[in-house]
Amino acid sequence: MDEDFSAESLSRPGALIGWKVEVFESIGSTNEEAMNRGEKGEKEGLVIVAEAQEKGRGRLGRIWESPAGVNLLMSLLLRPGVRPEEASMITLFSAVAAARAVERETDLRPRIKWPNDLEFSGRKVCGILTEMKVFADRLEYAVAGIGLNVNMDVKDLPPGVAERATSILAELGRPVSRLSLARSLFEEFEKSYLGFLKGEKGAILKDWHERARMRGEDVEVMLDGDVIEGRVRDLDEHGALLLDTERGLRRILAGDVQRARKI
Ligand code: BT5
Repeated sequence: MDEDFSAESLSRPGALIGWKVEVFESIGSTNEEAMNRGEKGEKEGLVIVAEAQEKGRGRLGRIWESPAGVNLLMSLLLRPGVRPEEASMITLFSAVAAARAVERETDLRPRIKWPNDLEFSGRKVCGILTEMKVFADRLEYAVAGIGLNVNMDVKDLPPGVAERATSILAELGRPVSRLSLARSLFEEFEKSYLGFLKGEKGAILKDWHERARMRGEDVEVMLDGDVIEGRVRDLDEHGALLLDTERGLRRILAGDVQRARKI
């Protein structure tokens, strides 16, 4: 799709999120760049966008893959000044904002998977990586990194990743405007972020649950090489997963969730 996907067309002068947008043809990682800007004291709301990443980051040293020029790869710099235990909420409301943007631009309804994915029928369409710097028990700054597969032919991902991935193009059967999707995402993100700053956690969790539909689901959580089986009870107020297991209730802060296979 031929369109003007530039810093000028993406930026939102006077707004909080996207008051300044920088677009890189290629970069190591947008998260890395946004973290560096945080360190240098840049105002929150800066968004770093890239057409390609050489070292796109996933969690736990994993790689985020993306062919150039077809997807959304972006990192948003935030200075919420909250305590570190609130950081998981940033991932949760970012997932809600990304889902809402997709819902606004298409008739698709992505599902949220705890803690940081959007998916369609078990195939990942979006991953989120929140990084932060803590100083004196507060977040000095945080970066929400969002990778959303938009107009990508899934075959352009490496084998091993492609099988479990999808894109808006693949789901919809036609390309969409990355520009208007990104602009919707900025607007939705700003709404969610302002709600977060006002302490509206209940609303965030409600929106999240509506799109995750995980309560009561039997799952397996991969955690440091261990597999924990259980039934999802809820999320707590810090975004941790509460699982009913054979050995009682477990609270899990981070991990990879798989739906348990029904026998
Ligand atoms: C994530 O990690 O899902 C977080 C991804 C965040 C990426 C964005 S892009 C912009 C910003 N700048 C960065 O450097 N990062 C952020 P995790 O849950 O650990 O999942 C990583 C796994 O997802 C990989 O190990 C692959 O299996 C899979 N994967 C990689 N690329 C994918 C893609 N394009 N679509 C679907 N799955 C992918």
